[in-house]
Amino acid sequence: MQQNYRAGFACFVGRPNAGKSTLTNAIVGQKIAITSAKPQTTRHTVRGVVHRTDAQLVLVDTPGLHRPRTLLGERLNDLVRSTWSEVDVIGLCLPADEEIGRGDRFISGEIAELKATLVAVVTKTDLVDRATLAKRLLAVQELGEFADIVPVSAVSGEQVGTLVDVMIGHLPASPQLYPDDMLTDEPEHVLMAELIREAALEGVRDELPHSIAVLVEEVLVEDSGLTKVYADIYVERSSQKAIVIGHQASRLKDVGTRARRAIEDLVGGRVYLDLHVRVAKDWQRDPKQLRRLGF
Ligand SMILES: Nc1nc2c(ncn2[C@@H]2O[C@H](COP(=O)(O)OP(=O)(O)OP(=O)(O)O)[C@@H](O)[C@H]2O)c(=O)[nH]1
Ligand SMILES: [Mg+2]
Repeated sequence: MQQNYRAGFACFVGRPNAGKSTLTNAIVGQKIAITSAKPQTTRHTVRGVVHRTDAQLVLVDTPGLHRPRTLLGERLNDLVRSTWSEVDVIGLCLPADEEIGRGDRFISGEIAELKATLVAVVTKTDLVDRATLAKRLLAVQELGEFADIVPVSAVSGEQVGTLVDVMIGHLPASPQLYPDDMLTDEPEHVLMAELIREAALEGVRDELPHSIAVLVEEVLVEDSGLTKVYADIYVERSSQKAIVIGHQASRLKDVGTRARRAIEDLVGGRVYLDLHVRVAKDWQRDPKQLRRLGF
């Protein structure tokens, strides 16, 4: 083992939409988690690995902690809490463009009990002026005991490197945990399903984002190099199916084109994407359906 080598696990926590997945992607330097303007986008944990000559930082992206209204919501919160108990560093994400609220205070209180080192991360700093940022940093100091407070913008990249240095500083001395070339533990077919879900989320409103799930049924790579992906988009009601498909299938075509391009970036080659929309009635509340959809 190299002297002074550090390695360990960290995760970002915070309410839905705080910018956890965007920040995780910016730090890992590759899109391993999908993001959207809708709260509760992330539905499972994804590990992303940052490799340095002196350290390895494993970032675990988790869903946002929220008040659950469905069985899916309860499962997601359980997932977040079990991750908290396994990491060395927790970064509490607080968006700079919003006041600190009850949800943030609740999460802050919960993590205060844990053994992990706590770092406050003020996200989306590109959206506010200096005076607002200063005010937010003061409010964060009142919120709890943090080893560090780091303002950061995942979009402009400002302070992303500093945040990585800070988190690595709190990792234990340890040998390397993952192979050199590994960026994520996310299986490729899951990443594909997530990229399809991200495309399907764009432009849908109200409850519909929560009702969408995607399963990749089959991936075939032909000798020509063409990757064929067969996937199903699930919704909870037939009225939602009509919305997702759109007039003369215009929306579905659009989603298919965007998802195909994203999957082509992922595999680095041509992709044929076969998409179907199916109804899985009230799947968010049905244990059997949840299991089938991977929750
Ligand atoms: N301007 C700006 N927008 C950001 C930044 N980080 C995230 N966002 C936006 O904030 C929204 C939410 O980002 P996500 O990364 O999906 O948030 P999240 O915390 O992972 O959300 P959940 O998975 O739903 O808990 C998206 O529209 C992002 O584009 C940032 O640094 N600057
Ligand atoms: Mg997320």
